[in-house]
Amino acid sequence: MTKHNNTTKPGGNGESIRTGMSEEAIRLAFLDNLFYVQGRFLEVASLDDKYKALAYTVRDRLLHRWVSTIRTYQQANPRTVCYLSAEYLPGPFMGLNLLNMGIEEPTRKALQSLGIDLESLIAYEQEPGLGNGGLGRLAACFMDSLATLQIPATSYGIRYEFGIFQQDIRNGEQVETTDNWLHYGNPWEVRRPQISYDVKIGGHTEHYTNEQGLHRVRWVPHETFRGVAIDTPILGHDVNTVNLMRLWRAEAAEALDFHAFNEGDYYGAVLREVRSETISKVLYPNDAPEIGKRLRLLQQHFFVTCSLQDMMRVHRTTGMPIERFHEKFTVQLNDTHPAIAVAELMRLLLDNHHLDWDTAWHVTRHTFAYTNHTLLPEALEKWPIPLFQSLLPRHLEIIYEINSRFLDEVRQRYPFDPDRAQRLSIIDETLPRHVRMAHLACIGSFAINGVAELHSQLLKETVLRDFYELWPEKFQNKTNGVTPRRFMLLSNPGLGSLLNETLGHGWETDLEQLRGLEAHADDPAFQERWRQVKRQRKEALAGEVHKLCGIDITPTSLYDVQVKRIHEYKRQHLNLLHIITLYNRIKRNPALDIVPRTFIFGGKSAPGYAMAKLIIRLINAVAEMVNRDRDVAGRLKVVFLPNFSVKLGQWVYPAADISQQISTAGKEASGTGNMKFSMNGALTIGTLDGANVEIREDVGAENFFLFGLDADAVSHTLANGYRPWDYYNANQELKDVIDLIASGFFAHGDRSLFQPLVDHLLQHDSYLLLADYADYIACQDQVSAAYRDPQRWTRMSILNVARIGKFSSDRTIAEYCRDIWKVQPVPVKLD
Ligand code: OX2
Repeated sequence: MTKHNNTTKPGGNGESIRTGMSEEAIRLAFLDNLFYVQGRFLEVASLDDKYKALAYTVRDRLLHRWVSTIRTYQQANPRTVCYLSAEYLPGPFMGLNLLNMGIEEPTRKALQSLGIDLESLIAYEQEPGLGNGGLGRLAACFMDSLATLQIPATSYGIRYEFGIFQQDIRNGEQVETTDNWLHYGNPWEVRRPQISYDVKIGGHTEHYTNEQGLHRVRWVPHETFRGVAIDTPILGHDVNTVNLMRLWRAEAAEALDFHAFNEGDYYGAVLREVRSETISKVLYPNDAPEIGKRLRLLQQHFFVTCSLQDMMRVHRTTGMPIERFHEKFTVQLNDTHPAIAVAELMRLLLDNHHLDWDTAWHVTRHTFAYTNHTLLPEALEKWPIPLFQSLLPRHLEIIYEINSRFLDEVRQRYPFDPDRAQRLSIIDETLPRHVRMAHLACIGSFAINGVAELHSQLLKETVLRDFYELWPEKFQNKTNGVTPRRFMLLSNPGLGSLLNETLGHGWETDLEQLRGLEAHADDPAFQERWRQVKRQRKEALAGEVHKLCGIDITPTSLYDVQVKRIHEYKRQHLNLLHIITLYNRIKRNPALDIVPRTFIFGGKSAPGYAMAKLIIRLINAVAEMVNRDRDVAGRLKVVFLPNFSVKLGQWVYPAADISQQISTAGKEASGTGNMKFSMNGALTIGTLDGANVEIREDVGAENFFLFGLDADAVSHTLANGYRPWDYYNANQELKDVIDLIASGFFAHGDRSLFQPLVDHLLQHDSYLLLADYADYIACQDQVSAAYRDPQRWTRMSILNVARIGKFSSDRTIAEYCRDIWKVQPVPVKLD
């Protein structure tokens, strides 16, 4: 893309139209970009043209800050954080960049003067869905906080051509279609064709002795691809720091394979390029990995090797010796997806830089830190040895060597405990043999952390217990957080204004300042304004729901919301059992005095997860029956929002009255939606799971609706021969609900459709829905009672926001900086 070079406003006050922040500069820049980048003028410009003209206008101002940031970092040569993550869910960029740069108002006015509505351009943006859920969104919150805290940081990942699938609901069922997010181009990214690296795969290794008599290894790959950098600037709030999200796109090593081409094999040459590109083609749409997928291992190796080679390139420019790599960079592994980095860094140091093993291992073990995000056994990544051998033969050799040295140490420490060595080994020897990526990550990292207190505790007691006994000093907790810029200021401007007016500015980057709200919790006038803010967001959501689903919902009803990936452990079906319970109560007594509720669901199921898909069907089936039932008379409404995303979340979180965080205790590592809801004044109904425990501690037990078994009780119940039948037989309401589902009532008489779900609940119920049912229903009854008392409810809502400060990702990132990364802020002045 070429842009003309007229950077000074003609006849103006000297403000550049590339960098000026005034309404006038922005207006001129917009028209300039519309004309010279899009080749359009106002009268014929499409929405896409206008959106892009504005995006380029904002991007110019980002690049200005970016250049200053790079200059600053070049001079200061600071220690730098590298975040390695296979997933990012940054959400749409326009609104946030305007907000972070502080030019929302002049931009709105500039566009208004041209007859353009800023909100329509913001709404037009399609977000990059380069992640599955919480893990990818956490990475995006961390980028926001790193830049805001002025920490030198780069986030590395994969630029999937197709992100998470688009979810349609047809006849109540999830239907997946591809997410062609790049179809209209992406104005936020900058391609860097000159920053690219070789990626080898397959083949074999050759061991030899060089002229100096030193042992050397050469990896002779079967194929070589290239990874090319595509950069997105990430601006902090109210600072000049622009960090980098650098995503890798796979290409053929040479655009066309000239050998094949010269042989006359034109199609073969083109095909090879097409095949290379498949590496970064599509995100695996699974919250827990499907084991043994070749392309997935390739993707992991692909982005890890490009990222490490990129760090080494930067490191060379500092003039520091490679033995000090770990002083320049600290690399965080976002779960085990990038854990191959431990072997890859060893390979680069041994085979390319010819360090001896001990020095290479010292550097490696001081470079990496590992975050674990799940206790679910099915989510712990393992790779079959033959697959690993065929794709990464050199890495497997290195892993064997790491493992053998490690196991020697273990045997020395525990000479009479051979089982322990087996349990700790990187190789799972039960046939077929596997590489355990979590073990590689633990052994190769200097720090290991969980994402909430309870989760970190359970890690030490269960899945990583042997590692904890070996190296207790490595283990830490870093409770997750979310960014208040996107999830409060941007998505809830009414709340933002009320907070500014009440507390002044500053809370956005120091969320503990929200404590100042406590003083207003009982003030009737303040309470009234608080309710108005909520009411306004509920009306706005009602408009979206109408647009997306054609369902009319009532803003005076209680909005009871559960948005997150669909998974049995998250128990969307427990929520359904409550809805059907209320439905039965109304059917038994249509005159029942009941608090009107709107139940809102959203979330995707992994395409191959049959039970989760069945839960989506049941939600929609219940919606169909309940919404049109005359006896219900609109007192209950059920909505399933299709294609939940960051963008949709921004409508949903601010509008919620109740946030459902009802996972089986011990299963949800942290949760982050729980924080977004609470920040927007929703009250939580939840179990003692993940970060719920800490949220409840902070907002106060009296401002949180707690129910259910705790993690200990869950393990005991399961260990002592849990019998869901007993609960079914002992509780008439529960029995009625299950019987109604089993009867085919929600399936037009088809008794077979939901049979697998009913059978699973009655026979196994591994997530203990029936054990928690009675307590959940009683707790929901308390929710209704509380909602009838607006003063009490509003007070609880205000106190939730007042005491949620800890859950800002700024706090989380400050802890990572202090306890793990040992990095300092490096403020940036604008050139
Ligand atoms: C998620 C966890 O399930 C969730 O509890 C947590 O809040 C989030 O990560 C961020 O830490 N994939 N997604 C997760 O874990 C894995 C693995």
